[in-house]
Amino acid sequence: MQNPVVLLVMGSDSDLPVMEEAAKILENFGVPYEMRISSAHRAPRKTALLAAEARARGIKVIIAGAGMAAHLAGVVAAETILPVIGVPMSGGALNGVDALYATVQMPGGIPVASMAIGKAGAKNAGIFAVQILALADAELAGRLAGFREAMAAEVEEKDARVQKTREA
Ligand code: RP5
Repeated sequence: MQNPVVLLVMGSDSDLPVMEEAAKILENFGVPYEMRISSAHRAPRKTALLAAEARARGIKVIIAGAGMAAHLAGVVAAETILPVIGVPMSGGALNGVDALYATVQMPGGIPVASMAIGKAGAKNAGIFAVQILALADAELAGRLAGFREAMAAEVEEKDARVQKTREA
């Protein structure tokens, strides 16, 4: 994508099915993003460089998803002053609780905005990135308001459907 403003980075291609949820949100809102694979442990220098150079390339928000001892979001946050959103992957022996703790338990000074484990977290990471960008983009803010209204309308439809079945 041309002139990406969100960097979506993940520890492995095995994280892709989850991180696609964030990508889908960014696409729906028309936010240009760049998707990269890099690992805090397997490719530490590449990861550090990617994070350190992001701001100068025009990136405004970074979403980092990783599993197991998920240090990716923290390592990325250490290398940049851009806001970093972390997504802990499910799976592994501890089913994502390991990744959640590794992502959320940052020492004071280097924050990571940790989302929930798995697909819901990835989806919310996308929305949260849009919310940050919308602070300086009225059109994007309008789209966010529309997104909320559509969700509420969906709940109304579901409620009406349930009421109908109960009446029958
Ligand atoms: C982490 O290790 C990745 O983010 C991934 O969630 C996990 C397993 O990676 P693979 O062995 O599937 O490449 O670094």
